[in-house]
Amino acid sequence: MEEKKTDSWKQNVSNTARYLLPEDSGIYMADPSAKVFNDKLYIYPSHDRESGIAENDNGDHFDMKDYHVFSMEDVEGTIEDHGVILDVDHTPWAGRQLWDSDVAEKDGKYYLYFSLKDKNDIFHIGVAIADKPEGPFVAQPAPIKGSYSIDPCVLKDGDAYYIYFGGLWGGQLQRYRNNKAQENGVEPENDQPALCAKVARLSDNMLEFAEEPRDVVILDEKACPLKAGDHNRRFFEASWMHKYNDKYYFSYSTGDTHCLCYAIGDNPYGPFTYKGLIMTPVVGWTTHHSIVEFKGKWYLFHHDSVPSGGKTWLRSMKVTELTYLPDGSIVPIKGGLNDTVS
Ligand code: FUB
Repeated sequence: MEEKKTDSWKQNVSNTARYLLPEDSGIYMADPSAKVFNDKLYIYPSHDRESGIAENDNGDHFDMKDYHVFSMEDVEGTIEDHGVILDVDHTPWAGRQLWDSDVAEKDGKYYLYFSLKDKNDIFHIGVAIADKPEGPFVAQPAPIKGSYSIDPCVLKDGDAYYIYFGGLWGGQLQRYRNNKAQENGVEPENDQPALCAKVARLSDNMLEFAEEPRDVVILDEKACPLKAGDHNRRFFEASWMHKYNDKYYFSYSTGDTHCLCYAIGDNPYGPFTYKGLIMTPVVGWTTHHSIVEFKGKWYLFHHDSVPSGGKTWLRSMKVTELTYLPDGSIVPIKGGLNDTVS
């Protein structure tokens, strides 16, 4: 039975992703969060630039200063750049590095959740508000109280909104335990449970956590939490949450092993059971994505560093259709660096 499933994955593996911007545009956008508002597809990426900062494990080279938003009437059609929607210089608490973001709509207002370091070089999650999906967004005077680390994504589930976040290494998640900063926070030993992404319900006004963030626990096939040493499967960064057939799909990057993976649960908090790969590694260190249904089809938005000649800090957005098998599993996609899917 298992053999058959593996075989069908191999037959169906897709590698038809296309770049959203011309490959010679010299414009670099990463971490694309795709959302549908008013029947139109909006993409909120990070805006990569050549900062001249040397590459290191903390990601100092990812020194982004603003966000743009893009929209599409049709995934096969043209893409419109609506220009700058938020600038680090107009964010009162800003230090440096605007990393991944996401947007949610409530009662006709649009809320941009973004990763940014404060003036003490500590990452937090900020919120900025707009009247339209294409902005401009106005930043709140301070980050979300009690927020830390990076890579927010927001799920609307009925009347409730849930924010997921977290990222290791330069994303600083290893510095925290039970939502408290540690003196010398490091990753757990390999045989200990892995650090988890976090989830919290948002307050009615969308500006605060309505509760203490909880762990997004990912279980293995024996219902045990994934271990910190399980680098091929454990959470690293780039949370995304979507619902398919009433199941909750938590997807994420494994960071230093460069895979996109997913785990399925029965509610927004989990636990989630590890299911497999969504995409094999791309060219460039990071892998980051979003998954969205638009006009009856499902799409995977992601990035790679091919157009910039492999510079990992200059990434280009891509899109490809995503396929689900009848059992709810996702057909894995070739990222381009190592196209073996097992
Ligand atoms: O774009 C900066 C960081 O790189 C993101 O926040 C991470 O997820 C990784 O893609």
